[in-house]
Amino acid sequence: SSVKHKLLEAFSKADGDFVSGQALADIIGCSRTAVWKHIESLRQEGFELEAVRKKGYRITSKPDKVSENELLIGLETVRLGKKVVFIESVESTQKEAHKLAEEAEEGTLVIAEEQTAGRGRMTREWHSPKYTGIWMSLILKPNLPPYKAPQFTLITAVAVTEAIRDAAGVMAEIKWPNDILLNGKKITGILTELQADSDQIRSIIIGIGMNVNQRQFPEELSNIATSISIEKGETVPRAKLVQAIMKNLELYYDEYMTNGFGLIKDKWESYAISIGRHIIARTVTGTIRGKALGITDEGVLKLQDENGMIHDIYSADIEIDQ
Ligand code: BTX
Repeated sequence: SSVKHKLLEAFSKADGDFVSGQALADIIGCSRTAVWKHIESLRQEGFELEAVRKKGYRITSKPDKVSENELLIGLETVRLGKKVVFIESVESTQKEAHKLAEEAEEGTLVIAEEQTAGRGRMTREWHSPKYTGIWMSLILKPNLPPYKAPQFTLITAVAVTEAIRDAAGVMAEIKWPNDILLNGKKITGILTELQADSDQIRSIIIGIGMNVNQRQFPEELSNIATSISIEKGETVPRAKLVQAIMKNLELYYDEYMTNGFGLIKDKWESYAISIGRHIIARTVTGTIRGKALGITDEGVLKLQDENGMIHDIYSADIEIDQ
């Protein structure tokens, strides 16, 4: 609103100093008691304000935002994330990106502060509360056949894992096929979807959901999910993480298009928790126990059962077999 705009401008001019209640009242043209109401609504939005009698108000900390300005200042990419579609509250950035994909230029990023109907694979829900996580969908347009698409989940997992390690300083690890864990609990889910003709990808839409600054989770997720701030004990600026993800993704996307999957596969295997270990894989057709040998160039998991037979796992939920 324009009142909010005027207030923020006044605080920004004061540069960390107090602005008196009367001065604020004059600037926005209301009574001193009404000023208090506007200050409260800034607090609701995540600003922290100190109020001192006879001195007035000052801003002590600004909310962590992922709007266009925050993302573009300091972004080090050439193509990815240069066009940002920011929506404060949306059903699903994935759904928005699907709508925009055909017209959008490659690298367009759809990002929201909150998703009201975020989703995972199949019809699973993705919990996406306001201001605390990264909920975004990136549109890519590689000149490739559709069967290559699953590799983008692996490229993304490598890029995101390194971004978390570098920008947040915590040891994220990959769990095949599309999760990133911290201390054994899920902090990120990746959802790769396609718009394609039979022989040619039109758009790949890479959805990334990352728990960054949540302090708690709903009951049903509390055993399996965590956030970077819960594990690290301090909050992390989300825009910085988004920028690091874009930078890494651009790097590995170019690497993949130029030199193929080799380097990315090596990195993926070195960050993965399950490779070399005994796991349980639950697929739609049944459950297989065995040792995870590695992934193929197509991102297929090789699983050796106790009879020595090697299974190709295309899609499953896996668990370490204790
Ligand atoms: P998935 O099917 O592998 O995982 C979904 C499962 O993860 C859920 O069934 C639930 O058990 C658990 N879960 C739900 N929310 C969370 C959460 N916040 N943290 C940890 N675990 C959770 C993973 O699907 C892919 C998720 C992609 C989400 C992004 S967000 C931006 C984009 N928009 C959108 O609607 N989806 C993607």
